[in-house]
Amino acid sequence: MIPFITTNEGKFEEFRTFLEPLGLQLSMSDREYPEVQADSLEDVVLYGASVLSRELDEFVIEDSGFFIDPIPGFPGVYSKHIHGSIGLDGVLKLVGTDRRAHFEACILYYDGTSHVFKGEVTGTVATERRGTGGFGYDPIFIPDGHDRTFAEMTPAEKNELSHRGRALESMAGFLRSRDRP
Ligand code: ITT
Repeated sequence: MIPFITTNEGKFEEFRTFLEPLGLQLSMSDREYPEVQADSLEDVVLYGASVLSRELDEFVIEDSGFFIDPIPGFPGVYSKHIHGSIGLDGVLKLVGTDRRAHFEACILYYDGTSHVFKGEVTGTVATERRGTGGFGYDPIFIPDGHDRTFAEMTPAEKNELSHRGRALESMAGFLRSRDRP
């Protein structure tokens, strides 16, 4: 089984929900890896892979972030830190009349070469937290074309719309075409 190196159980649950019905299985390897301070999620996973590949032949990692569009780059690569410091209530106070936001995900699959798969979802910041599902910023994000937050959706519903679901779709397509050319 390919190890998915992550400390985030919410991410792993979404990977499992997406990949299992396709007959693809990953195991969660709960450990940290060096995360470089970079502007792009891709740079973060490429650096992580350059370190992990010294000891592992095959693995998956993912870096993701929440972006409030009128505040460029924020919280972005600092999403986890901001969530843990000012929290969702602090973030809600920073949002003005333009409430547009998006999530980005960047998955890296390493098999001797680094393969990168990206996904994005656009939406708006809710005026208050809603829902108990998911993790992180899910209670305050409403994807475009919907009126529920990600935290009010099941993991499968969220995967159909989310940044992670889109990146997973690309990765699954790659793995399947590689296994059955
Ligand atoms: P790793 O061990 O995999 O790095 P992490 O939680 O540290 O897990 P990141 O460094 O990729 O993950 O930080 C991503 C943060 O962005 C995450 O902790 C959330 O706060 C936020 N985030 C990313 N995807 C999200 C999603 O689908 N829903 C809600 N918040 C999300």
